[in-house]
Amino acid sequence: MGYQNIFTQVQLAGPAEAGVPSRGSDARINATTNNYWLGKVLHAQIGPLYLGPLGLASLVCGFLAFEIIGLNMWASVGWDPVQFVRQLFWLALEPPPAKYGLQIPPLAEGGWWLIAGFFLTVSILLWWARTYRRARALGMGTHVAWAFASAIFLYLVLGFIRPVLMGSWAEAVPFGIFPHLDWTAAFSIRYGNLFYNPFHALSIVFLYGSTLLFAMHGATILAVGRYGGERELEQITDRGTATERAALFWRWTMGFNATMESIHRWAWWFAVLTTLTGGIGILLTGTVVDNWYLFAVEHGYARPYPPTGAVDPLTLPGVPQ
Ligand code: 07D
Ligand code: 07D
Repeated sequence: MGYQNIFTQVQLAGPAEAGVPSRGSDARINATTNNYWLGKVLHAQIGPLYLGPLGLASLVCGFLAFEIIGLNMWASVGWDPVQFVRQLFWLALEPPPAKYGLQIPPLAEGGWWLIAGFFLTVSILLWWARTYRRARALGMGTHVAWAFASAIFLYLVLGFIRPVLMGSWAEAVPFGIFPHLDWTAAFSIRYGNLFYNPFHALSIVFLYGSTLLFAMHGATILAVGRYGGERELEQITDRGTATERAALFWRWTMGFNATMESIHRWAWWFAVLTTLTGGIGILLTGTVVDNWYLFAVEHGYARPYPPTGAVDPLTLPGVPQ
């Protein structure tokens, strides 16, 4: 039997790797352990974990946001624990109603939403700083942090930047599993069908493209695993038979190929552009473009509906214009 590795995992067990010594103060929790079952899917070693001030502050803020959301949801079912569990996926912490604009509303009318959003945002930004600083401390590039920043951009557009531009917190997304889906569907309808938003389309291209690239790359590396292909970075500088075969496979099948290095650049850009183009699309909605379907009619990529003979009641005499 040849070496098959969709499920088989080569699991090495040895003395724990502590990693390089860090400069300055070291907030590492140096306890490590090996877990056989974790090793089946990831890497068997757990730890060391670095919990510096940024990480700790982020977790505290995240926990506060999570608690505020959870307690508000629980309060909304009269503190009934059974109903809380049964209805959890349908419960929400909603943003303030439109009448408050960008003012600070009473706690029960969106005030808690504002506070939870504040702590969630601080938590996410602190976690971002953590990814930046830990990468720097290891002498790495900060590519992970900048990719994360692109996701944070979309998150901030949805819950902060666009609502501020529109002059109302009511424009923002509610907290809740199904409520945030209802918001997404309602948003699309309210602004004339998001499918006609070219930036939504671009975002989908990059999202689908990301899965395609991920599948092609994962499959290619697994397929040359028997030649050490998963040691990708070494193969950039010292191209071995794994790289040669992988490259030839793609040239045979599609005529061209990425390199061991450039495929990661493709992956990074596709992922980053998903949320970057998406964020631009949301930013334009309601601020610059009110109705994407009418926008598409105007720009010649959707047809107007054929006349039905029905009269728009808003055009009848006596209706205030
Ligand atoms: C697999 C990594 C792990 C992360 C996970 C998410 C929470 C929320 C909150 C109990 C890929 C952890 C979830 C911390 C807990 C409470 C109150 C990442 C992986 C498992 N969504 N969305 C989900 C968020 C928006 C949309 C699931 C967050 C926009 C659609 C999960 C945000 C719009 C669908 C979730 C956010 C939108 C989902 C799975 C923030 C447009 C689904 C996510 C901060 C982009 C899917 C029931 C996942 C689903 C789903 C979280 C924003 C649309 C609850 C944190 C407003 C159409 N979203 N979402 O696997 O099953 O991501 O929903 O912006 O179909 Mg969403
Ligand atoms: C949300 C980035 C923020 C997340 C962060 C993570 C935590 C969790 C976890 C401790 C996801 C913070 C994490 C707090 C901690 C633990 C475990 C990224 C986020 C910072 N759409 N649509 C997109 C499709 C329709 C709508 C993007 C497809 C309909 C709206 C994507 C279809 C309507 C918005 C996409 C489809 C509609 C989007 C999201 C098909 C609904 C957005 C990209 C086939 C009826 C968002 C421009 C992403 C956007 C978005 C795909 C249909 C509405 C490409 C495939 C027409 C309102 N849609 N969509 O990566 O950017 O999100 O739009 O029908 O806001 Mg859409």
